[in-house]
Amino acid sequence: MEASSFTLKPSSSCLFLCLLTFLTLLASFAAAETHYHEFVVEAKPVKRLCRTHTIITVNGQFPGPNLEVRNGDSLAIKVTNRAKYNVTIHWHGVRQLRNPWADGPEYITQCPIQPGATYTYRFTIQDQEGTLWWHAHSQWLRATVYGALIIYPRLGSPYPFSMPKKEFPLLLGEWWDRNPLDVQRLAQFTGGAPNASDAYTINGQPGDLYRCSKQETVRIPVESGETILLRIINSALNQELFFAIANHRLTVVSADAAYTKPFTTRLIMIGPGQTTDVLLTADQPPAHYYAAARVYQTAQNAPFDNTTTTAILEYKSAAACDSKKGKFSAPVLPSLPAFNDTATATAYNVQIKSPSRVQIPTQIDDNLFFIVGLGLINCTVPNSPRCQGPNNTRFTASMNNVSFVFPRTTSLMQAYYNGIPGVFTTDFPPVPPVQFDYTGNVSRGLWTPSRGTKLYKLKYGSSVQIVLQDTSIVTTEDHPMHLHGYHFYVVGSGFGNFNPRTDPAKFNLIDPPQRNTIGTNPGGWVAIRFVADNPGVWLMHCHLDAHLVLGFAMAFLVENGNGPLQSVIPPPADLPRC
Ligand SMILES: *[C@@H]1O[C@H](CO)[C@@H](O)[C@H](O)[C@H]1NC(C)=O
Ligand SMILES: *[C@@H]1O[C@H](CO)[C@@H](O)[C@H](O)[C@H]1NC(C)=O
Ligand SMILES: *[C@@H]1O[C@H](CO)[C@@H](O)[C@H](O)[C@H]1NC(C)=O
Ligand SMILES: *[C@@H]1O[C@H](CO)[C@@H](O)[C@H](O)[C@H]1NC(C)=O
Ligand SMILES: *[C@@H]1O[C@H](CO)[C@@H](O)[C@H](O)[C@H]1NC(C)=O
Ligand SMILES: *[C@@H]1O[C@H](CO)[C@@H](O)[C@H](O)[C@H]1NC(C)=O
Ligand SMILES: *[C@@H]1O[C@H](CO)[C@@H](O)[C@H](O)[C@H]1NC(C)=O
Ligand SMILES: *[C@@H]1O[C@H](CO)[C@@H](O)[C@H](O)[C@H]1NC(C)=O
Ligand SMILES: [Cu+2]
Repeated sequence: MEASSFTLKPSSSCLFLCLLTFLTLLASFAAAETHYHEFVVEAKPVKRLCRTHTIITVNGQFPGPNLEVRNGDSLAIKVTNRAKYNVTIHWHGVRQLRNPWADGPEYITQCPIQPGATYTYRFTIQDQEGTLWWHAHSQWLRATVYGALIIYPRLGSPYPFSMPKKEFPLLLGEWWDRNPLDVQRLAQFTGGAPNASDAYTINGQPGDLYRCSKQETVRIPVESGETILLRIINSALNQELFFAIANHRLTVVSADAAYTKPFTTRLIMIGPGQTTDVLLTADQPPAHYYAAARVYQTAQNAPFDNTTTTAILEYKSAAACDSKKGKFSAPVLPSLPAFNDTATATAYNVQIKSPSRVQIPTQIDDNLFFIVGLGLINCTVPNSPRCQGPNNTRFTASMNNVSFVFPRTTSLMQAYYNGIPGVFTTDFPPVPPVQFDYTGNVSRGLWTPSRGTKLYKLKYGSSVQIVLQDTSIVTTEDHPMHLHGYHFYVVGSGFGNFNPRTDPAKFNLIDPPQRNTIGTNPGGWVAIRFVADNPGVWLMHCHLDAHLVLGFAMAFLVENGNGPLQSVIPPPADLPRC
């Protein structure tokens, strides 16, 4: 029996009974499941770029397991750490309502799961559907510890587009020919820029254009004429990427697990942390076509990985024809923009909108303006091996001139919940402590931030606007900013300095996109809005891990509300201790 065939006969005597039956039926259609998974974090040898490397994996898989759930389902994921590093897992984009204990960022909502220890993440998906992902949130471990988290609509609940029968997750990644943690450690020692990666990957494979990689290149099989859904995730550590498939158009239908007004494009730009779902119709002559990703790099004078990763869109008839002829016809490469083509990246980004009018806060309670970017710390010892940044300096990064210091003795959430003093302060500045021409020629005296573990306190239910303003200190750059525990509306963006008198008039308060990660624009700004309806401590940070470890972060402390379902739930008994 389908919900639509059920007819209500409203007579006053049966109204209550009818309603009850209806609700029971509804509940059985939308039966929520609990998914139990075991994640064993362990070292595993894998062969890439002609050599065998030992990398940290989940269950020996790289990328890690794809999780598939429905909206309303619960998950219990028991993580056992058999690696030699501390680890935590973050469920990127999951709102974790009232449940920061399951969010994952190390020293923010939990202490790390130490070698030999276990922790079970328990959470429910509440009114979210689409593509999200999970990844380690500890040092640079997410270079290899990540996987897709796919949320289907509740049973019987429709998609706002015609959902194809076939779908493929495409996780874009970044590969180092060394242990990524050594790359991070070296950079932290020298204070200079970390070594660029050696390859990009699609589902863990670099693809045809790299040495010793052809055999394992990922294939996306299609029948002529059919439409498929690609769930594209940028799980690269430090690089925004352009992605395209030769001769094919992509129709964007969702981003960061929020549906979008569908639009057709030849390429997408995707920052670390972001996801983009696209429809692809196999409407070209049967053949092989490359799906390719290459860097969108906005920082100046920074070395970067200029290689191209590929997968192959393979028409089945072409594959059959090839195997008959015994030879493989070379795929066509898509043309991708130049590494610094900000005009193309921007033109793509502004097309992303919500499908229809959205409810957006218009009265703002907390009007925040955060300047974000890199900085330099002068060294006093000349030519020190520890000062390999430009002109005898060390790189740093900050938000509103505070370079974030992660606590080590407990997590912020545990300190807050248990009233442990001295771990953090709540004086994160709502506006920059000094006003200057943020994107102009900034005086050197302003380049070195202070350090601190400062939180910004928000009242439960408060309407928040944040303008994230990139600076030109060291370099302008597009920083993909991620907010934990929330999704937000992106109401505006621009280049140069945000103008509080003229720019708000241009905000899109009708159908702005909902995201969990958004770029600042290089030498520009982005404005976001959300309602602080999720109590707890929530990290906001640049999703380039090279920047995060420099202190490119801050955290919100969202207070409990007065209502019955407006307080943080008690911590689980197995929450790790430091
Ligand atoms: C970084 O790159 C330099 C120069 O190519 C190389 O000598 C060094 O071993 C690399 N180190 C790490 C940890 O990647
Ligand atoms: C990056 O590689 C492309 C070819 O893939 C080349 O045309 C371009 O000049 C390279 N850019 C830099 C900055 O190395
Ligand atoms: C991109 O970089 C090239 C050098 O590789 C430079 O000639 C060009 O002006 C740059 N374009 C933009 C838009 O910055
Ligand atoms: C380093 O010093 C050189 C020469 O004095 C100067 O041209 C350059 O701008 C400096 N770079 C930085 C990042 O301060
Ligand atoms: C930036 O300002 C410094 C001193 O304030 C000046 O020496 C330098 O020439 C200026 N650079 C540019 C590009 O205007
Ligand atoms: C760092 O050194 C530069 C000169 O290289 C100087 O202009 C600047 O004021 C110094 N900053 C601090 C915080 O000492
Ligand atoms: C940041 O704070 C430091 C230390 O107080 C100061 O030297 C620097 O000028 C400040 N910079 C900005 C951009 O406010
Ligand atoms: C692992 O976490 C514990 C608890 O916070 C800490 O004492 C230890 O130093 C960490 N180990 C490393 C290698 O960071
Ligand atoms: Cu950044």
